[in-house]
Amino acid sequence: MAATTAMNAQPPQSVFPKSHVGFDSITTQIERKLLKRGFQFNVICVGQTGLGKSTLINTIFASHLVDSKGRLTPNDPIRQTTEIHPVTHIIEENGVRLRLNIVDTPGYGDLVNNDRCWDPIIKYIKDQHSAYLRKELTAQRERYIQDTRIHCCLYFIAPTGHALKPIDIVVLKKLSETVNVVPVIAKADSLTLEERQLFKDRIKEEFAFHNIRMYPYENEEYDHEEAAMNAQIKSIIPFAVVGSEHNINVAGKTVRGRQNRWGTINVEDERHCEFVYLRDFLTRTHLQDLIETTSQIHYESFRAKQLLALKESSAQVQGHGSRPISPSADRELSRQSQRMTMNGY
Ligand SMILES: Nc1nc2c(ncn2[C@@H]2O[C@H](COP(=O)(O)OP(=O)(O)O)[C@@H](O)[C@H]2O)c(=O)[nH]1
Ligand SMILES: [Mg+2]
Repeated sequence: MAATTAMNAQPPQSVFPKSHVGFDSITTQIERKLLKRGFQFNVICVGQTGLGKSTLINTIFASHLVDSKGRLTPNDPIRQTTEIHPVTHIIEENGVRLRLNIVDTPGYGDLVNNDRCWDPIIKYIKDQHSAYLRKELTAQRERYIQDTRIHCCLYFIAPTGHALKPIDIVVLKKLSETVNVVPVIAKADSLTLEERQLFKDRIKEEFAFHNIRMYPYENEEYDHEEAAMNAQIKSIIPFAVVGSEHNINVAGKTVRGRQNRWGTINVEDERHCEFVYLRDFLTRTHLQDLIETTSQIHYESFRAKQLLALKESSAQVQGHGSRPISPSADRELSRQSQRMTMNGY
């Protein structure tokens, strides 16, 4: 019924130039569909124990998230994180629903032997890719696959003011092969502004020296505006952040803050720390690009490797007279192998 009414309600032909066939309404159609579905954005926090990961997650949710309904009283008291644990918050702004998932991880680096302490985190990230791939390959594909893939990994660096620790270099290298990594200097209130800048420069030098690729990546497809935005964000990264579990009142507004002997730090004040820049980066400027890069670079490379391995093992099994995995997986495999041949794999 509604469709008929809408069709009858078409404006008179003369409103449009003769050549107008109406496909420009596709942007509105896509927008309507996307709005109905909402958006999912997943962030993981990684770093050594005690650097304020759990506190920062709480601060993000409690802060004036894009001026919407931030949570001002924490529901869960901060406790020692013992498992990989997602916290979800649904933010709504002008009819757009964003499901923000922040995954807290137990710290590491405090054991005598830190050998492969990052394995559970890498496994968690890959498990999400794997779950997505499985859903993609099932014959009865879901129309919309719930996306739990990690779009951004906030990596917490201790505010030593000197250099990265050897463990940071190893873990950062591993993570950056799997996920978009964004480094943050934790507990930045312990550094002066000058120390902070020197530390940032030193960290960037080390990334270059060890050839660690941080997000955002160079991409020829970025237009002028996107490239300028990335250059700006690259000049700020690593974000120097401060987190807090305590509310303070600043000019009638309740915000998170830290009180020390010298005064009060308002985490939302740009003169005090870069928390607001980080929040804007995550929710305002780079949300879509982080999602796209995850899908086009990290997930795509995981998918190609998995499908290739699957193809090889299936060829071995078939050699012994077994049946293929499933018709749709099989079709996908042959498509993928064509693509890989074309790309010179
Ligand atoms: N000075 C300072 N202390 C912080 C900051 N963030 C958290 N802390 C404190 O550091 C301790 C460890 O924080 P927690 O969030 O549990 O660290 P996690 O182990 O990385 O999750 C707590 O006592 C926090 O109050 C910060 O930005 N500055
Ligand atoms: Mg914790």
